[in-house]
Order: sequence, then structure tokens, then C-alpha cells
Amino acid sequence: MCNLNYCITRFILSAYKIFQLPTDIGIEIAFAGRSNAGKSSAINTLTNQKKLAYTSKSPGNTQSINVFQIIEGKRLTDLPGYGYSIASKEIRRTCSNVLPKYIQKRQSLKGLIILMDIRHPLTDIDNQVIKLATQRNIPIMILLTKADKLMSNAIKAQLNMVLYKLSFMFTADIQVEIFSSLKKIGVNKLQQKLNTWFSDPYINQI
Ligand SMILES: Nc1nc2c(ncn2[C@@H]2O[C@H](COP(=O)(O)OP(=O)(O)O)[C@@H](O)[C@H]2O)c(=O)[nH]1
Ligand SMILES: [Mg+2]
Repeated sequence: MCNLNYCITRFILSAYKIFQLPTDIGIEIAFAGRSNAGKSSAINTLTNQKKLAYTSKSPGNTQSINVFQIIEGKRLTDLPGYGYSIASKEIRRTCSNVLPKYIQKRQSLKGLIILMDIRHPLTDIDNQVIKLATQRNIPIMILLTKADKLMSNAIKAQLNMVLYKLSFMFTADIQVEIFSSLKKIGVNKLQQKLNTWFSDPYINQI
């Protein structure tokens, strides 16, 4: 297993359409979740960089796929937040299909991190995203974010509830971890998972 140094990750580009993405080779791991779930914060925490992925208190204003490169051929993507959006109708119209298209078509997509606020996990749209990824056998890890907002008993209850629901909704083996960018909880688990996905020997690497 390769242990990548995520601290050297740098921003490459923002894509509003699939064709604007980098050439579809190598390995890409995507971060998905509702607006405000904590995607950008998780990428910043993972890479130990304060402003790499833009974090915002106003939800719904990241409508592009933001692409980051760790090293040549190994990338992270911050997908558009779903759920609710304050973006203009124009932006919504042009972007509404980007997320499902990306999950269904992107060949270099080899793993999906789905972030959910631990207080509001498994919304209908989260479940649709899980379904799309499992249809292509894309491995999934769920991070229950903002765990610092709950006491430990409530954290355990939410974790068990999510595992229970997943077990009868999906046959795929989905790892679920608690996470907090604020308290740095679950960061090692996330790194380990990414290291495994990035070192898959069956994937042609450039
Ligand atoms: N308490 C707490 N707040 C967080 C955490 N992660 C993110 N946030 C806050 O949640 C809001 C949305 O975070 P952001 O990373 O921009 O979410 P995104 O829309 O999914 O990219 C921001 O105000 C963050 O400061 C966390 O682990 N704990
Ligand atoms: Mg964001």
C-alpha cells in the first residue's frame, strides 16, 4: 500500500462540464455530499491546508467539480453539493446533470467518499448517489461529519442506525466512519482508505 503525502495536494481546475475535466486516466477519488455537509473542510483537513478547497458558510455556491492533484495521475475531486442551492437558475440548469454523469461515466473514478452531517444522514439524494456508485461497483466510504456536535452516546446511536439502514438498502459493503474536521476525528481512517484505493494494482497508472 502506498502512503501518499496528501499535504502536497494542489488545485488543478474547476470543471462545470464533464469535458472540462482532466484527461480520464489515472485514479480519481471523489468527495460527494449535500451542500454544507463538510466536503471542502474534509479536503482541507486531509491535506492539512487551510484554504485548498473553499469552505463556505453559505451553502450551495460550489456548482463546479473542483479537481486537485496529489501526484501525477492521482487526483481528488470536490463534487458539487446537492440538496439545496442558492445558485442562479442558469447555473442549476447547466450543472444539474454533472454529478450523476460524473459518477456514471468517469473511468478514473475508483472510489467515492460520501459525507453526511451525522445529525442528518442518508437523505433520499444521498441514497440515490450511493445507488449510482454501487451500480458501477465503485467502492464507497461514508463519513458522518461534524461528530463534534454530538455526545458520544448519540454518535454511537447514529452510527448504528446508518449501518442498520445500509444493510437492508444495499448489498455493497460500505465502510462508515465518524468524522470531524474541527476535532480531527476519523482523518487517519480516511487516509488509510484513500491509500488503499490509490494503490490498487489492477488499475493502469500513468
Ligand atoms: N462543527 C463543525 N463544523 C464543520 C465541520 N466541518 C465543516 N464544518 C462547517 O460546516 C460548514 C460547511 O462546511 P464546508 O466544508 O464548506 O461544506 P461543503 O459545502 O460540503 O463543502 C462550514 O461553516 C464549516 O465550518 C466539523 O467537523 N465540525
Ligand atoms: Mg464546498
